[in-house]
Amino acid sequence: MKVLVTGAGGQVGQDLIAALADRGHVVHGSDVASRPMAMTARDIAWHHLDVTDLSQVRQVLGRLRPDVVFHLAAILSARGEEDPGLTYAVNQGGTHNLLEACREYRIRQLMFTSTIAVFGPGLPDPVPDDVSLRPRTMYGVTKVAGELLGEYYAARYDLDFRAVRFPGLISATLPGGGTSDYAPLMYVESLRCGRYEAFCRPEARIPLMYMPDGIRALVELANAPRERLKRCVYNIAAFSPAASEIADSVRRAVPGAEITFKPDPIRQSILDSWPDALDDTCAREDWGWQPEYDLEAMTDDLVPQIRQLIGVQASK
Ligand code: AKB
Repeated sequence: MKVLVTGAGGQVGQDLIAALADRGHVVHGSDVASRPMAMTARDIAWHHLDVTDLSQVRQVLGRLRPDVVFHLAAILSARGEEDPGLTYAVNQGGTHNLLEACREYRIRQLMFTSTIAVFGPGLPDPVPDDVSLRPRTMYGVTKVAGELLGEYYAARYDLDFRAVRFPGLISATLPGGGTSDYAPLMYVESLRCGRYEAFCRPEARIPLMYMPDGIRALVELANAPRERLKRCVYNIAAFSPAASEIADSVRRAVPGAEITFKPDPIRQSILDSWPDALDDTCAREDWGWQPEYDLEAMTDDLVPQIRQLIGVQASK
């Protein structure tokens, strides 16, 4: 199967491309940025693509005619609040451009990465799929719009649009511009320099997930028989530790790590607006979703990987 990934240079893209290539797909990466160093070893075609430019999107999709597009290109929540206009252009305009090009070239399937940021304050915990969506960030607003636009194209043009609402994702690849970044940074900075000052309160609690589970969720949803799916967009959940519990888990694996907390008012208020936990019953029932990693299993798997990456970087 031929697959195009947008925003392929980001945290999710790098791991998704590897997983798709390992499954034997012909994978094309695209991004406004050039191919990340970590990806140069892989024989993956790379295309410059600014998703805000419809003519570029049409050109790339028209030339490649992929069977499936994984549309990841987006500006995340914290960076999004620094430049809401650009976030609107990339997230909302970019998604609309992708949907239009998929319609025009009759692309079979568009996979979309939504997020816990579609939720706002005052919702039940764990929060189910169908609730009033009143996010407080531009990132959240544009992701709600992306979900709705996708559902519209599915109903109106029979595009096979599917989406997961990702929790904050943790991996060995450095995140960029998210509010959940305090979690992966606790690991990376503790291993890199022995200390990390988190920008949240120790009690901050949001849904989180280890990247291999997140990648598996995307791939499993893409492959699920269409007749089994009762909806286009699914909550998926793994674990919801307080920030202090993540710090404890890091200290267990990295003895001597100094993790402290100095809440940043803007990022803390974004965290406060998100739910503590997600109810993913629909994903479990419709396509058999189940996470494999809890916090401690993730820590055990992740720490050696980051150690190795840092070792490799240090020796260059
Ligand atoms: C962010 O923090 O903005 C993202 C997300 C939770 O979608 N990681």
